[in-house]
Amino acid sequence: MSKPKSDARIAPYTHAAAGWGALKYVAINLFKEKVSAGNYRSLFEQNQPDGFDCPGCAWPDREHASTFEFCENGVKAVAAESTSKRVRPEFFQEHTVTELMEQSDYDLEQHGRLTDPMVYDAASDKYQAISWDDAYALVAHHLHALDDPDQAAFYTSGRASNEAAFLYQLFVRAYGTNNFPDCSNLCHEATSRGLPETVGIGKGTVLLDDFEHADTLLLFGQNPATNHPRMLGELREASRRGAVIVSINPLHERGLERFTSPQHPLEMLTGGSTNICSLFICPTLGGDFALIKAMAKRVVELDDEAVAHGQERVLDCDFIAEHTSGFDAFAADLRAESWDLLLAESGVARDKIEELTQIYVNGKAVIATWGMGVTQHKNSLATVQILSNLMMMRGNIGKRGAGLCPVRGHSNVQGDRTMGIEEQPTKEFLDRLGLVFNFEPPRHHGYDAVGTIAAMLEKKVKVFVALGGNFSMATPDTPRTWDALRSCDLTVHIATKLNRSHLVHGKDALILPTLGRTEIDVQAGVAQGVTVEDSMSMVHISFGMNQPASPNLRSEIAIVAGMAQATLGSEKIDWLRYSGNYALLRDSIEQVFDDFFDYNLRVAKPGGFHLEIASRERVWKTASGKAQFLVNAVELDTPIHRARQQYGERLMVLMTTRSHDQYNTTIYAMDDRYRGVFGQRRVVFINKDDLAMLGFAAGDWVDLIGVWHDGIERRADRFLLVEYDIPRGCIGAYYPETNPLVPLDSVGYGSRTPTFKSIPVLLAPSAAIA
Ligand SMILES: Nc1nc2c(c(=O)[nH]1)N[C@H]1C(S)=C(S)[C@@H](COP(=O)(O)OP(=O)(O)OC[C@H]3O[C@@H](n4cnc5c(=O)[nH]c(N)nc54)[C@H](O)[C@@H]3O)O[C@H]1N2
Ligand SMILES: Nc1nc2c(c(=O)[nH]1)N[C@H]1C(S)=C(S)[C@@H](COP(=O)(O)OP(=O)(O)OC[C@H]3O[C@@H](n4cnc5c(=O)[nH]c(N)nc54)[C@H](O)[C@@H]3O)O[C@H]1N2
Ligand SMILES: [Mo]
Repeated sequence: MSKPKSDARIAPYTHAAAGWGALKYVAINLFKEKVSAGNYRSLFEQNQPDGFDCPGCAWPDREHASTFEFCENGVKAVAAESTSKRVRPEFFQEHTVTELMEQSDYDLEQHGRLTDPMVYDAASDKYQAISWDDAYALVAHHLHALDDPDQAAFYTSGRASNEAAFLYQLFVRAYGTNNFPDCSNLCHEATSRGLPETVGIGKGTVLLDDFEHADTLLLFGQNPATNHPRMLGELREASRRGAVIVSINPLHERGLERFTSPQHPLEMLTGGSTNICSLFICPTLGGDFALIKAMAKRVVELDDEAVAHGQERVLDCDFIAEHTSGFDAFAADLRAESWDLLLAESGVARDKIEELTQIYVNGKAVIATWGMGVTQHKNSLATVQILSNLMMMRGNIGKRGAGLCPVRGHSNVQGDRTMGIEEQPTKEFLDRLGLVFNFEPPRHHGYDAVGTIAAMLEKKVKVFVALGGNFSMATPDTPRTWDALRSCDLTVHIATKLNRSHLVHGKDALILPTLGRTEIDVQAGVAQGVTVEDSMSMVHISFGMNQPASPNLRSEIAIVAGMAQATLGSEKIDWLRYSGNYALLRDSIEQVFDDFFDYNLRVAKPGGFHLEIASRERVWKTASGKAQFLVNAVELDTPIHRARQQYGERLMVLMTTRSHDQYNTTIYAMDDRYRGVFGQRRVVFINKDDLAMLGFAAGDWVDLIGVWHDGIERRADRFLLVEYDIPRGCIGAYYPETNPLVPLDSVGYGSRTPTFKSIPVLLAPSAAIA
């Protein structure tokens, strides 16, 4: 193992977020990616009415934005796709797969864009060029060879457009399975499964307009300065209007303190900045459920006091009476709940909880946002539900300036689910799909992401197809996941860039290179657009503008159609007709989903259209027909609690998170500047008292050792200890280096999302570095 590069250093960040620092990093990035002059223009056309949707995050565009919305990480995402570097067939001739496995994930992606379809040749241990038709035929051959369509699984990462996702699910269901593992299973599943039970639909209720009218914003478990930088623009405006913004996060994220907006020249020139969060509440990892329950309990207490003093009620009694069900049981449970338990489990002091609750009840229009800090825990589904219940207590759903705002990750992850990328499809959807396309879709539910890996290990899944993403690195229990993938008969990756998943392959393996969203997609002589749905349910069209990275690239839609045609023929569904004209696909989508009426017409308008969200209109599609209060207890018998009983305070709970210079498994560079980490990624953030308690000092090297009940050794070696402002007993490190520590069966209740933010581990002095 090599020592970190000499430019590695730890230096706390003292500036405002974005500002000149962001511009500097953009310049470095463009230089590194060797973005050709012709492609520079595309950097300024993202999220413009006639441009393409940024392949970065799912934060919505400002409608009719007239100026370029500068976003450092959006530019990095576009630059990564617009790079002039190429991975051609000759590249694979020069390297065996075994050799490529020695390269870092960073190096793999840095080789540039894939140019031609490739097939694995076991004799030479190399990928070799293959024609598109032969590639499709190989897929068909393997799919036909299976005893049962359920022996194949079809992964989707959230960059796929609505059209690609729809065609993909149609192909897979016509083939005969609902095995749709997707990145959502690893991400916001607790939101998508939790909200329907409380408010009737698994999506957020706010629009950008609401940010202009909110007086209070509570940000739970989210790091927007890095992951949704354009959101800082909204927060800046809110703050300047006097809205109160609170971050609820074990880490005091520096990027949420102050923001220098690149959109505002004066702020840039004068070195000015806007304060964003006025309060930072730092719960223990996974403590949000107890914290929010404590807030809800406090609201009831405040309401009782108001009643006793004849003052205005704190609860929104009209909303509760007219729109909700289950409040009495909910309130009774809150009254009975022990403060001591809530304080211990949240890790937040009572006066802080009271201060936070006071801010909440002072708000006339409150938005609650949340990200992975909420959804990647054991109890995340209950946390999402109690958060929506807290908001319901004061009618903060379905009114201007207020609402639920889950902040999605991938730019079209929400749209992919809308289009039927769903391993648990509803009967209504399948009925409709079968009716429109005249076939009988499979009815039983399929495997999700974790279920797919487990099924591969049991030899129940033998063919794995991925529409984008990096399944081998984004998933838990890395060595076992790799065993699982290697046991497959065929692995297929539709991808833009080389990544680890292409190297951890089945007996047969294909890499199918595709156009990215920034590229011009011409079919039958006509430039095609694709549509996406952002985090706020706005659907809009996106046209690429760069020349394709290679003449031999195909669009995702064309590749899906090619696989479908080779596997199923065109008797029932004319796949190639769709790939020749995406408008026809949208016509068919409209036939399956009522709320996509006049699809082609409505996406032709600048800004697109908003999908109606019933809960936003205070229409509740729940079993009771009302917004539902749910009673959930603080979970005290979790793997973390059990491990702590066994190991006492030596047991650390690890969260895995993103650095500023990465996009999921794609590493752009080695810095995380807002957290003061430079030139390296193998670091562990730890509280100073835990350092002392464990007998370590900052700068020591440690190995992380997983604690789980199945006897399998899980470890990640050689991490630098960095003293950090993080609650005791909690540590933080980056993903995906730490994924080997996440047990496959450590998943959230009801969401089955891996508990990427609460992994029980022990620290040991590193054997790797003396
Ligand atoms: N540049 C860039 N943009 C991205 C991505 C990227 O990798 N890079 N990824 C995209 C994707 S797919 C997603 S899902 C989003 C992810 O965006 P985020 O949701 O911001 O994801 P993370 O960076 O994993 O973690 C978010 C925060 O959760 C906090 N946290 C951890 N555990 C807890 C907890 O128990 N409670 C609370 N309250 N907070 C906690 C962490 O300290 C961290 O600040 O971003 C999307 N956008
Ligand atoms: N430990 C830990 N693990 C995590 C998380 C965590 O916080 N901690 N977060 C989880 C989350 S929230 C998510 S969403 C997943 C992400 O999981 P994935 O979505 O599977 O992973 P990405 O890293 O986003 O995928 C990157 C690859 O996608 C391909 N790609 C890029 N653009 C395109 C395109 O336009 N089309 C196609 N076909 N391919 C393209 C490129 O080849 C690139 O290498 O990871 C999860 N894993
Ligand atoms: Mo995500």
